Amino acid sequence: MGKLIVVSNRVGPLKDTGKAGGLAVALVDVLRDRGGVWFGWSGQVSEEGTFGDFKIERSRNVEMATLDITKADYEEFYAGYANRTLWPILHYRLDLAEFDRPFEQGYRRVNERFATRLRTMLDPDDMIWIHDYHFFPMGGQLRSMGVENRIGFFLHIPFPNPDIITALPRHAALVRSMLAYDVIGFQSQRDRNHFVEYLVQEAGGERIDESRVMAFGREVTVKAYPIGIDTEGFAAFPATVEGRRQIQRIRSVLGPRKQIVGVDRIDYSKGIPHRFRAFERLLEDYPENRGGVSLLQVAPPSRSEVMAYSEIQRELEHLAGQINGRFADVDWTPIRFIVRGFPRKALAGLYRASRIGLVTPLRDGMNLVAKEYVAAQDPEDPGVLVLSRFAGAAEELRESVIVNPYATEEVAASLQTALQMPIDERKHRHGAMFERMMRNDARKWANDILADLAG
Ligand code: ADQ
Repeated sequence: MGKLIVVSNRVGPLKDTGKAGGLAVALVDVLRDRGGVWFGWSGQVSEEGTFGDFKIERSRNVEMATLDITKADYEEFYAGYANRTLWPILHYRLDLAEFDRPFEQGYRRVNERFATRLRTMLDPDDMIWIHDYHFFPMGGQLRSMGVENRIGFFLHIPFPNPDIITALPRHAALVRSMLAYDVIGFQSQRDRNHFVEYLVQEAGGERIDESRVMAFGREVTVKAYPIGIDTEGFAAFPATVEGRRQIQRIRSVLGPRKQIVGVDRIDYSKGIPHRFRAFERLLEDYPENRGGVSLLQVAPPSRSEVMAYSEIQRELEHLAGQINGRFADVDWTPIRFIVRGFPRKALAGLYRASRIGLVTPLRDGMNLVAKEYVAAQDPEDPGVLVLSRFAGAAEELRESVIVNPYATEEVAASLQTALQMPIDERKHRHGAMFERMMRNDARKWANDILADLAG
Protein backbone atom coordinates (compact mmCIF):
# COMPACT_ATOMS: atom_id res chain seq x y z
CA MET A 1 0.00 0.00 0.00
CA GLY A 2 1.40 3.38 -0.97
CA LYS A 3 1.32 6.48 1.18
CA LEU A 4 -1.41 9.08 1.34
CA ILE A 5 -0.75 12.62 0.15
CA VAL A 6 -3.19 15.23 1.40
CA VAL A 7 -3.11 18.63 -0.32
CA SER A 8 -4.76 21.70 1.17
CA ASN A 9 -4.09 25.41 1.17
CA ARG A 10 -3.36 25.58 4.89
CA VAL A 11 -1.48 22.65 6.37
CA GLY A 12 -1.24 21.21 9.86
CA PRO A 13 -0.78 21.18 12.71
CA LEU A 14 0.49 17.63 13.16
CA LYS A 15 0.57 17.95 16.94
CA ASP A 16 -1.97 19.64 19.19
CA THR A 17 -4.59 18.86 16.57
CA GLY A 18 -7.29 19.24 19.24
CA LYS A 19 -6.49 22.95 19.35
CA ALA A 20 -6.97 23.27 15.62
CA GLY A 21 -10.27 21.47 15.23
CA GLY A 22 -11.91 18.35 13.89
CA LEU A 23 -10.58 18.57 10.36
CA ALA A 24 -6.93 18.48 11.48
CA VAL A 25 -7.73 15.62 13.87
CA ALA A 26 -9.34 13.58 11.11
CA LEU A 27 -6.65 14.24 8.52
CA VAL A 28 -3.78 13.43 10.85
CA ASP A 29 -5.59 10.23 11.90
CA VAL A 30 -5.94 8.97 8.34
CA LEU A 31 -2.40 10.07 7.47
CA ARG A 32 -1.11 8.02 10.42
CA ASP A 33 -3.04 4.95 9.24
CA ARG A 34 -0.98 4.55 6.09
CA GLY A 35 1.82 7.03 6.54
CA GLY A 36 1.83 10.09 4.41
CA VAL A 37 2.46 13.66 3.54
CA TRP A 38 0.35 16.74 4.15
CA PHE A 39 1.29 19.23 1.49
CA GLY A 40 0.35 22.88 0.90
CA TRP A 41 1.13 26.52 1.51
CA SER A 42 3.37 27.43 4.46
CA GLY A 43 1.32 30.55 5.15
CA GLN A 44 4.49 32.56 4.37
CA VAL A 45 5.08 35.02 1.57
CA SER A 46 8.66 35.26 0.34
CA GLU A 47 10.63 36.92 -2.41
CA GLU A 48 10.59 35.60 -5.96
CA GLY A 49 13.16 32.84 -6.43
CA THR A 50 13.48 31.81 -2.78
CA PHE A 51 10.22 29.86 -2.51
CA GLY A 52 11.67 26.77 -4.17
CA ASP A 53 12.42 24.66 -1.11
CA PHE A 54 9.96 22.58 0.89
CA LYS A 55 9.77 23.23 4.57
CA ILE A 56 9.53 19.82 6.16
CA GLU A 57 8.19 18.95 9.60
CA ARG A 58 7.92 15.32 10.60
CA SER A 59 6.12 13.49 13.35
CA ARG A 60 6.59 9.71 13.21
CA ASN A 61 5.19 8.41 9.90
CA VAL A 62 3.60 11.71 8.85
CA GLU A 63 5.34 14.59 7.17
CA MET A 64 4.23 18.15 6.63
CA ALA A 65 5.70 19.60 3.44
CA THR A 66 4.99 23.25 2.69
CA LEU A 67 6.01 25.87 0.17
CA ASP A 68 6.11 29.63 0.40
CA ILE A 69 4.40 31.73 -2.23
CA THR A 70 5.44 35.13 -3.60
CA LYS A 71 3.72 38.43 -3.02
CA ALA A 72 2.25 38.30 -6.53
CA ASP A 73 0.99 34.76 -5.87
CA TYR A 74 -0.64 35.92 -2.67
CA GLU A 75 -2.43 38.75 -4.41
CA GLU A 76 -3.46 36.88 -7.53
CA PHE A 77 -3.94 33.30 -6.38
CA TYR A 78 -5.03 33.63 -2.75
CA ALA A 79 -6.52 37.09 -2.19
CA GLY A 80 -7.44 37.25 -5.90
CA TYR A 81 -8.91 34.29 -7.74
CA ALA A 82 -9.57 32.11 -4.68
CA ASN A 83 -11.13 34.72 -2.43
CA ARG A 84 -12.36 37.46 -4.76
CA THR A 85 -13.60 35.31 -7.64
CA LEU A 86 -14.33 31.73 -6.60
CA TRP A 87 -15.43 32.25 -2.99
CA PRO A 88 -18.18 34.79 -3.82
CA ILE A 89 -19.40 32.89 -6.88
CA LEU A 90 -19.58 29.56 -5.10
CA HIS A 91 -21.48 31.32 -2.31
CA TYR A 92 -24.02 32.71 -4.82
CA ARG A 93 -22.67 36.28 -4.58
CA LEU A 94 -22.23 37.23 -8.23
CA ASP A 95 -22.53 40.86 -7.13
CA LEU A 96 -19.27 40.58 -5.19
CA ALA A 97 -17.26 38.51 -7.66
CA GLU A 98 -14.32 40.15 -9.42
CA PHE A 99 -13.08 38.78 -12.72
CA ASP A 100 -9.54 39.77 -13.40
CA ARG A 101 -7.32 38.02 -15.92
CA PRO A 102 -4.13 38.22 -13.77
CA PHE A 103 -6.04 36.57 -10.87
CA GLU A 104 -6.82 33.57 -13.03
CA GLN A 105 -3.30 33.38 -14.43
CA GLY A 106 -1.83 33.53 -10.93
CA TYR A 107 -4.23 30.81 -9.82
CA ARG A 108 -3.15 28.46 -12.58
CA ARG A 109 0.51 29.32 -12.04
CA VAL A 110 0.44 28.47 -8.33
CA ASN A 111 -1.54 25.27 -8.95
CA GLU A 112 0.97 24.24 -11.55
CA ARG A 113 3.96 24.97 -9.36
CA PHE A 114 2.43 22.99 -6.49
CA ALA A 115 1.57 20.12 -8.87
CA THR A 116 5.12 20.07 -10.19
CA ARG A 117 6.52 19.84 -6.66
CA LEU A 118 3.97 17.24 -5.60
CA ARG A 119 4.99 15.04 -8.48
CA THR A 120 8.57 14.83 -7.19
CA MET A 121 7.40 13.01 -4.05
CA LEU A 122 5.06 10.54 -5.74
CA ASP A 123 5.44 6.77 -5.75
CA PRO A 124 3.24 4.69 -8.07
CA ASP A 125 0.89 3.35 -5.36
CA ASP A 126 0.34 6.64 -3.54
CA MET A 127 -3.14 8.09 -3.22
CA ILE A 128 -3.61 11.82 -3.55
CA TRP A 129 -6.42 13.70 -1.85
CA ILE A 130 -6.79 17.35 -2.84
CA HIS A 131 -8.92 19.80 -0.83
CA ASP A 132 -11.01 22.77 -1.75
CA TYR A 133 -11.45 25.61 -4.19
CA HIS A 134 -7.83 26.76 -4.05
CA PHE A 135 -6.81 23.72 -6.08
CA PHE A 136 -9.57 22.79 -8.54
CA PRO A 137 -7.21 22.40 -11.53
CA MET A 138 -4.39 20.56 -9.79
CA GLY A 139 -5.70 17.09 -10.66
CA GLY A 140 -5.86 17.93 -14.37
CA GLN A 141 -2.39 19.43 -14.26
CA LEU A 142 -1.01 16.29 -12.59
CA ARG A 143 -2.64 14.13 -15.28
CA SER A 144 -1.06 16.20 -18.02
CA MET A 145 2.30 15.55 -16.36
CA GLY A 146 1.60 11.86 -16.77
CA VAL A 147 0.48 11.07 -13.20
CA GLU A 148 -1.73 7.96 -13.12
CA ASN A 149 -2.23 7.64 -9.36
CA ARG A 150 -5.70 7.67 -7.82
CA ILE A 151 -6.61 11.31 -7.14
CA GLY A 152 -9.59 12.46 -5.10
CA PHE A 153 -11.01 15.92 -4.54
CA PHE A 154 -13.22 17.30 -1.78
CA LEU A 155 -14.94 20.68 -1.97
CA HIS A 156 -15.52 22.24 1.47
CA ILE A 157 -17.71 25.08 0.22
CA PRO A 158 -20.97 25.02 -1.78
CA PHE A 159 -21.23 24.14 -5.44
CA PRO A 160 -24.02 26.34 -6.83
CA ASN A 161 -26.54 25.48 -9.51
CA PRO A 162 -25.53 25.76 -13.19
CA ASP A 163 -27.17 29.21 -13.57
CA ILE A 164 -24.69 30.64 -11.10
CA ILE A 165 -21.61 28.67 -12.04
CA THR A 166 -21.98 29.52 -15.73
CA ALA A 167 -21.46 33.18 -14.80
CA LEU A 168 -17.81 32.36 -14.12
CA PRO A 169 -15.70 33.17 -17.18
CA ARG A 170 -14.16 29.96 -18.55
CA HIS A 171 -16.28 27.83 -16.22
CA ALA A 172 -16.13 24.94 -18.69
CA ALA A 173 -12.34 24.70 -18.40
CA LEU A 174 -12.57 24.69 -14.63
CA VAL A 175 -15.19 21.94 -14.46
CA ARG A 176 -13.49 19.96 -17.17
CA SER A 177 -10.29 19.92 -15.14
CA MET A 178 -12.25 18.42 -12.23
CA LEU A 179 -13.06 15.35 -14.30
CA ALA A 180 -9.40 14.39 -13.95
CA TYR A 181 -10.22 13.19 -10.42
CA ASP A 182 -11.36 9.65 -9.68
CA VAL A 183 -13.59 10.70 -6.80
CA ILE A 184 -15.21 14.11 -6.36
CA GLY A 185 -16.79 14.80 -2.99
CA PHE A 186 -19.24 17.49 -1.90
CA GLN A 187 -20.62 18.47 1.50
CA SER A 188 -24.29 17.92 0.70
CA GLN A 189 -26.56 16.09 -1.66
CA ARG A 190 -27.72 19.47 -2.94
CA ASP A 191 -24.20 20.51 -4.00
CA ARG A 192 -23.50 17.11 -5.47
CA ASN A 193 -26.66 17.33 -7.56
CA HIS A 194 -25.75 20.82 -8.79
CA PHE A 195 -22.45 19.50 -10.08
CA VAL A 196 -24.08 16.58 -11.85
CA GLU A 197 -26.72 18.92 -13.33
CA TYR A 198 -23.91 21.06 -14.69
CA LEU A 199 -22.24 18.05 -16.31
CA VAL A 200 -25.50 16.90 -17.87
CA GLN A 201 -26.74 20.31 -19.04
CA GLU A 202 -23.51 22.01 -20.04
CA ALA A 203 -21.10 19.22 -20.90
CA GLY A 204 -23.18 16.44 -22.41
CA GLY A 205 -22.53 14.29 -19.34
CA GLU A 206 -24.50 11.21 -18.42
CA ARG A 207 -25.65 9.80 -15.10
CA ILE A 208 -24.52 6.16 -14.91
CA ASP A 209 -25.98 5.37 -11.48
CA GLU A 210 -26.45 6.94 -8.03
CA SER A 211 -22.78 7.79 -7.67
CA ARG A 212 -21.12 7.47 -11.07
CA VAL A 213 -21.11 10.07 -13.83
CA MET A 214 -19.63 10.05 -17.30
CA ALA A 215 -18.42 13.31 -18.87
CA PHE A 216 -15.52 14.53 -21.02
CA GLY A 217 -14.74 10.90 -21.78
CA ARG A 218 -14.16 9.95 -18.15
CA GLU A 219 -16.27 8.04 -15.66
CA VAL A 220 -15.92 9.35 -12.10
CA THR A 221 -17.47 8.87 -8.68
CA VAL A 222 -19.43 11.94 -7.56
CA LYS A 223 -20.90 11.77 -4.06
CA ALA A 224 -21.86 13.75 -0.98
CA TYR A 225 -19.61 13.11 2.01
CA PRO A 226 -20.90 15.43 4.76
CA ILE A 227 -17.96 16.42 6.96
CA GLY A 228 -18.24 15.76 10.68
CA ILE A 229 -16.41 16.95 13.78
CA ASP A 230 -14.58 14.96 16.45
CA THR A 231 -17.91 14.65 18.27
CA GLU A 232 -16.69 12.66 21.26
CA GLY A 233 -13.65 14.88 21.75
CA PHE A 234 -15.63 18.11 21.50
CA ALA A 235 -18.37 16.84 23.83
CA ALA A 236 -15.72 16.41 26.53
CA PHE A 237 -14.46 20.02 26.30
CA PRO A 238 -17.09 21.74 28.49
CA ALA A 239 -16.02 19.57 31.43
CA THR A 240 -12.33 20.55 31.16
CA VAL A 241 -10.89 23.20 33.48
CA GLU A 242 -10.89 25.78 30.70
CA GLY A 243 -14.41 24.87 29.63
CA ARG A 244 -15.78 25.03 33.17
CA ARG A 245 -14.09 28.34 33.85
CA GLN A 246 -15.75 29.84 30.77
CA ILE A 247 -19.19 28.50 31.75
CA GLN A 248 -18.75 29.92 35.24
CA ARG A 249 -17.76 33.36 33.94
CA ILE A 250 -20.77 33.57 31.68
CA ARG A 251 -23.27 32.30 34.24
CA SER A 252 -22.08 34.78 36.83
CA VAL A 253 -22.74 37.62 34.40
CA LEU A 254 -26.01 36.23 33.03
CA GLY A 255 -27.72 35.27 36.27
CA PRO A 256 -31.23 34.13 35.33
CA ARG A 257 -31.01 35.62 31.84
CA LYS A 258 -30.68 33.51 28.70
CA GLN A 259 -27.99 33.83 26.09
CA ILE A 260 -28.06 33.28 22.36
CA VAL A 261 -24.66 32.60 20.82
CA GLY A 262 -23.26 33.18 17.33
CA VAL A 263 -19.71 32.12 16.36
CA ASP A 264 -18.26 32.76 12.90
CA ARG A 265 -15.30 34.09 11.02
CA ILE A 266 -16.40 37.52 9.82
CA ASP A 267 -17.59 36.69 6.32
CA TYR A 268 -20.50 37.92 4.22
CA SER A 269 -21.60 34.32 3.66
CA LYS A 270 -22.34 33.86 7.37
CA GLY A 271 -25.35 36.21 7.48
CA ILE A 272 -24.27 37.99 10.66
CA PRO A 273 -26.02 41.31 9.93
CA HIS A 274 -29.24 39.40 9.18
CA ARG A 275 -28.80 37.67 12.52
CA PHE A 276 -28.46 40.97 14.38
CA ARG A 277 -31.62 42.23 12.72
CA ALA A 278 -33.51 39.05 13.60
CA PHE A 279 -32.45 39.47 17.23
CA GLU A 280 -33.64 43.07 17.14
CA ARG A 281 -36.95 41.84 15.75
CA LEU A 282 -37.22 39.36 18.61
CA LEU A 283 -36.99 42.27 21.05
CA GLU A 284 -39.57 44.24 19.05
CA ASP A 285 -42.12 41.48 18.48
CA TYR A 286 -41.73 39.69 21.82
CA PRO A 287 -40.98 42.50 24.29
CA GLU A 288 -41.03 40.10 27.25
CA ASN A 289 -37.46 39.19 26.20
CA ARG A 290 -36.15 42.71 26.78
CA GLY A 291 -33.80 42.60 29.73
CA GLY A 292 -33.94 38.80 29.77
CA VAL A 293 -32.20 37.57 26.61
CA SER A 294 -28.90 38.65 25.08
CA LEU A 295 -26.95 37.81 21.97
CA LEU A 296 -23.24 37.04 22.22
CA GLN A 297 -21.56 37.20 18.82
CA VAL A 298 -17.96 36.05 18.59
CA ALA A 299 -16.37 36.76 15.22
CA PRO A 300 -12.66 37.01 14.51
CA PRO A 301 -11.84 39.02 11.37
CA SER A 302 -10.68 37.09 8.32
CA ARG A 303 -9.34 38.05 4.88
CA SER A 304 -9.37 41.72 5.84
CA GLU A 305 -7.32 42.51 2.72
CA VAL A 306 -10.52 41.93 0.73
CA MET A 307 -12.73 45.02 0.91
CA ALA A 308 -16.04 43.22 1.32
CA TYR A 309 -14.65 41.78 4.56
CA SER A 310 -13.49 44.97 6.24
CA GLU A 311 -16.77 46.63 5.31
CA ILE A 312 -18.84 43.99 7.01
CA GLN A 313 -17.01 44.42 10.30
CA ARG A 314 -17.82 48.12 10.29
CA GLU A 315 -21.43 47.34 9.42
CA LEU A 316 -21.70 44.94 12.35
CA GLU A 317 -20.18 47.39 14.83
CA HIS A 318 -22.62 50.01 13.62
CA LEU A 319 -25.63 47.68 13.82
CA ALA A 320 -24.74 46.41 17.29
CA GLY A 321 -24.30 49.99 18.50
CA GLN A 322 -27.65 50.98 17.07
CA ILE A 323 -29.56 48.05 18.57
CA ASN A 324 -27.85 48.44 21.93
CA GLY A 325 -28.56 52.17 21.91
CA ARG A 326 -32.20 51.46 21.29
CA PHE A 327 -32.80 48.69 23.84
CA ALA A 328 -30.00 48.56 26.45
CA ASP A 329 -30.70 49.16 30.11
CA VAL A 330 -28.36 49.94 32.99
CA ASP A 331 -28.00 46.24 33.82
CA TRP A 332 -28.45 44.64 30.38
CA THR A 333 -26.64 44.92 27.06
CA PRO A 334 -28.62 43.24 24.26
CA ILE A 335 -25.69 42.44 21.92
CA ARG A 336 -22.12 41.68 22.96
CA PHE A 337 -19.91 41.65 19.90
CA ILE A 338 -16.42 40.24 20.41
CA VAL A 339 -14.02 40.49 17.49
CA ARG A 340 -11.54 37.72 18.27
CA GLY A 341 -11.07 33.97 18.39
CA PHE A 342 -11.35 31.74 21.45
CA PRO A 343 -9.42 28.59 22.34
CA ARG A 344 -11.53 25.53 21.53
CA LYS A 345 -12.24 24.47 25.09
CA ALA A 346 -13.35 27.97 26.04
CA LEU A 347 -15.49 28.03 22.91
CA ALA A 348 -17.16 24.81 24.03
CA GLY A 349 -17.91 26.55 27.34
CA LEU A 350 -19.53 29.45 25.48
CA TYR A 351 -21.74 27.03 23.58
CA ARG A 352 -22.71 25.12 26.71
CA ALA A 353 -23.70 28.29 28.58
CA SER A 354 -25.97 29.44 25.74
CA ARG A 355 -29.61 28.41 25.50
CA ILE A 356 -29.64 28.96 21.75
CA GLY A 357 -26.99 28.40 19.08
CA LEU A 358 -27.92 30.76 16.25
CA VAL A 359 -26.32 29.68 12.97
CA THR A 360 -27.70 31.64 10.03
CA PRO A 361 -25.36 31.53 7.03
CA LEU A 362 -26.81 32.70 3.73
CA ARG A 363 -24.77 29.85 2.18
CA ASP A 364 -22.40 27.39 3.75
CA GLY A 365 -20.83 24.15 2.54
CA MET A 366 -21.46 22.49 5.90
CA ASN A 367 -20.97 24.77 8.94
CA LEU A 368 -19.11 23.12 11.76
CA VAL A 369 -20.21 25.64 14.38
CA ALA A 370 -23.70 24.08 14.22
CA LYS A 371 -22.23 20.66 15.00
CA GLU A 372 -19.94 21.97 17.74
CA TYR A 373 -22.87 23.69 19.41
CA VAL A 374 -24.83 20.43 19.54
CA ALA A 375 -21.81 18.43 20.74
CA ALA A 376 -21.16 20.88 23.61
CA GLN A 377 -24.66 20.72 25.11
CA ASP A 378 -25.56 19.11 28.42
CA PRO A 379 -27.68 16.12 27.36
CA GLU A 380 -29.85 16.57 30.47
CA ASP A 381 -30.58 20.24 29.76
CA PRO A 382 -29.58 20.96 26.18
CA GLY A 383 -29.93 24.23 24.32
CA VAL A 384 -31.63 24.58 20.96
CA LEU A 385 -29.90 24.93 17.59
CA VAL A 386 -31.55 27.44 15.23
CA LEU A 387 -30.08 26.70 11.81
CA SER A 388 -30.23 28.19 8.32
CA ARG A 389 -31.72 26.00 5.62
CA PHE A 390 -28.84 27.15 3.41
CA ALA A 391 -26.14 25.47 5.50
CA GLY A 392 -25.10 22.01 4.32
CA ALA A 393 -25.55 20.95 7.95
CA ALA A 394 -29.33 21.36 7.57
CA GLU A 395 -29.49 18.13 5.55
CA GLU A 396 -28.28 16.18 8.59
CA LEU A 397 -29.34 18.24 11.59
CA ARG A 398 -33.01 17.91 10.83
CA GLU A 399 -34.08 18.15 14.47
CA SER A 400 -32.76 21.69 14.75
CA VAL A 401 -35.16 24.61 14.24
CA ILE A 402 -34.62 25.29 10.55
CA VAL A 403 -35.01 28.89 9.36
CA ASN A 404 -34.74 31.06 6.29
CA PRO A 405 -32.07 33.58 7.32
CA TYR A 406 -33.45 36.25 4.98
CA ALA A 407 -36.86 36.17 6.68
CA THR A 408 -36.22 38.38 9.71
CA GLU A 409 -39.68 37.91 11.18
CA GLU A 410 -39.54 34.13 10.79
CA VAL A 411 -36.15 33.92 12.49
CA ALA A 412 -37.44 36.06 15.36
CA ALA A 413 -40.48 33.78 15.75
CA SER A 414 -38.23 30.70 15.68
CA LEU A 415 -36.02 32.23 18.37
CA GLN A 416 -39.11 32.75 20.48
CA THR A 417 -40.16 29.11 19.92
CA ALA A 418 -36.67 27.94 20.85
CA LEU A 419 -36.58 30.10 23.99
CA GLN A 420 -39.83 28.56 25.16
CA MET A 421 -39.19 25.01 24.09
CA PRO A 422 -40.01 22.52 26.88
CA ILE A 423 -37.20 20.38 28.20
CA ASP A 424 -38.57 17.09 26.85
CA GLU A 425 -38.61 18.40 23.33
CA ARG A 426 -35.14 19.89 23.70
CA LYS A 427 -33.77 16.58 24.93
CA HIS A 428 -35.46 14.64 22.17
CA ARG A 429 -34.12 16.89 19.42
CA HIS A 430 -30.65 17.07 20.88
CA GLY A 431 -30.42 13.31 21.44
CA ALA A 432 -31.30 12.51 17.83
CA MET A 433 -28.73 14.94 16.44
CA PHE A 434 -26.00 13.96 18.88
CA GLU A 435 -26.38 10.26 18.11
CA ARG A 436 -26.17 10.87 14.38
CA MET A 437 -23.09 13.04 14.89
CA MET A 438 -21.42 10.31 16.95
CA ARG A 439 -21.88 7.91 14.06
CA ASN A 440 -20.90 10.38 11.34
CA ASP A 441 -17.84 12.01 12.82
CA ALA A 442 -14.80 13.50 11.09
CA ARG A 443 -12.94 10.21 11.07
CA LYS A 444 -15.77 8.41 9.32
CA TRP A 445 -15.95 11.20 6.76
CA ALA A 446 -12.28 10.81 5.86
CA ASN A 447 -12.46 7.00 5.86
CA ASP A 448 -15.53 6.99 3.57
CA ILE A 449 -13.82 9.16 0.96
CA LEU A 450 -10.57 7.22 1.12
CA ALA A 451 -12.39 3.90 0.82
CA ASP A 452 -14.01 5.10 -2.42
CA LEU A 453 -10.71 6.52 -3.60
CA ALA A 454 -8.97 3.23 -2.99
CA GLY A 455 -11.63 1.74 -5.27
P1 ADQ B 1 -15.57 27.93 7.53
O1 ADQ B 1 -16.19 28.84 6.55
O2 ADQ B 1 -14.40 28.47 8.24
O3 ADQ B 1 -15.18 26.52 6.89
P2 ADQ B 1 -17.15 26.53 9.70
O4 ADQ B 1 -17.52 25.21 9.18
O5 ADQ B 1 -18.20 27.15 10.54
O6 ADQ B 1 -16.78 27.60 8.60
O7 ADQ B 1 -15.85 26.33 10.56
C1 ADQ B 1 -15.35 27.37 11.34
C2 ADQ B 1 -14.41 26.79 12.41
O8 ADQ B 1 -13.72 27.88 12.99
C3 ADQ B 1 -15.18 26.09 13.51
O9 ADQ B 1 -14.48 24.97 13.93
C4 ADQ B 1 -15.23 27.15 14.60
O10 ADQ B 1 -15.22 26.63 15.91
C5 ADQ B 1 -13.99 27.96 14.36
N1 ADQ B 1 -14.25 29.34 14.78
C6 ADQ B 1 -15.03 30.25 14.19
N2 ADQ B 1 -15.07 31.38 14.90
C7 ADQ B 1 -14.30 31.18 15.98
C8 ADQ B 1 -13.94 31.95 17.12
N3 ADQ B 1 -14.42 33.19 17.29
N4 ADQ B 1 -13.11 31.41 18.02
C9 ADQ B 1 -12.65 30.17 17.85
N5 ADQ B 1 -12.96 29.38 16.83
C10 ADQ B 1 -13.77 29.88 15.90
C11 ADQ B 1 -15.26 25.93 5.58
C12 ADQ B 1 -16.63 25.96 4.91
C13 ADQ B 1 -17.67 25.31 5.82
C14 ADQ B 1 -17.24 23.90 6.17
C15 ADQ B 1 -15.82 23.88 6.69
C16 ADQ B 1 -15.30 22.46 6.88
O11 ADQ B 1 -16.99 27.30 4.60
O12 ADQ B 1 -18.94 25.28 5.17
O13 ADQ B 1 -18.10 23.41 7.19
O14 ADQ B 1 -14.94 24.53 5.78
O15 ADQ B 1 -15.45 21.69 5.74
